[in-house]
Amino acid sequence: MTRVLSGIAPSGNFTLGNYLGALRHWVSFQDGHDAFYCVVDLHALTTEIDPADVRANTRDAALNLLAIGLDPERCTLFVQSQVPEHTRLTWLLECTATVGELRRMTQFKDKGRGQETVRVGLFTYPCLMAADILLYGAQAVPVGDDQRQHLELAREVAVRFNNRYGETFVVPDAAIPGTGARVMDLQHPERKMSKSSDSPMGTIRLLDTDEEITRKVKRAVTDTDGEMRYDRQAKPGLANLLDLLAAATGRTATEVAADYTRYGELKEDVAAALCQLLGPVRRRRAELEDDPAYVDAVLARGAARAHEVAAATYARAADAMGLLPGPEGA
Ligand code: AQP
Repeated sequence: MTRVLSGIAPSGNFTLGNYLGALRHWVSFQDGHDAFYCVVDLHALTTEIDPADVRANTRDAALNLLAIGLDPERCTLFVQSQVPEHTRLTWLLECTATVGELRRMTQFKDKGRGQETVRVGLFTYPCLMAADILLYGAQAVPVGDDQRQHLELAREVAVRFNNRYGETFVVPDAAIPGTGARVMDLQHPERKMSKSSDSPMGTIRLLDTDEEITRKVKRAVTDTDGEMRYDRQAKPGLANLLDLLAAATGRTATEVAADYTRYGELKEDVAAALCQLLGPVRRRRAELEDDPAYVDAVLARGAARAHEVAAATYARAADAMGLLPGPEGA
């Protein structure tokens, strides 16, 4: 069975971008695959965040993942920091990747830009992400388009490690969706929709009410020429709306564009499609609030299963690099 791994950082409330670019595909990958999904809390520490928020967001993230339809009987759901091999393997990969490679990562440049100080973790984060993936021997990694470059680095590091120290890691492939891979901010369509964004009207959250979704879509920035055509460069706001409707209805953006002449009608249908898509998630989430003990039990079971797989891979990698086994063999 193909092994699948992906993660999401508890750095804020999940967005429609997270859902369309990654999370809903996680749900599909549960069938016929051995799927591992984690709340990557260590990644949330790469920029300033209150410890109380890390704690609350991590629990909240797990609840959201159950609400979207992850089923602990069909996948392994866990919290990254509860499986110590993630940080242990990171060091081995930091001693495999190069500074030049990490410097080329655009997310580091974007998030570090204009900051007075930048944490070392923000720079080395792609090695932690490579460790997340390689520990589980994942062949497929369902992610949005913004993670393409990090995935490529994980592949390069795996190949280099295997060539230098002997065949140890499975070389992973990104599974990036055809539509919804890069959802843009509704107010600033030149930048992607983000959890940690400061653009409340441009960001649709996973748990937004129908009224909030509709208001945000109606106020979405478009353009003034009124011409209905799909052009990401020249008409980014309109293209984003067409992409959203395409992703929500399983069509292409060009097909969607052919059905409309007026922006107002398009917006109405985008809002309706998104309400239909996210409504069930919100309702399921409300049911889960009633049972916090269930979530804790799911995460404990997930961490134990993840640890079994991760410990074996870490032990192989450490041995390949010449480290002596510890008292427990790892
Ligand atoms: N706008 C987006 N469109 C499509 N996919 C997206 N993803 C994120 N934003 C979009 C995908 O969601 C998954 C989880 O993201 P992450 O937690 O790894 O962090 P990120 O990619 O940095 O996402 P955010 O929402 O922008 O978080 P912050 O604000 O913390 O930086 C990934 O598969 C990602 O591709």
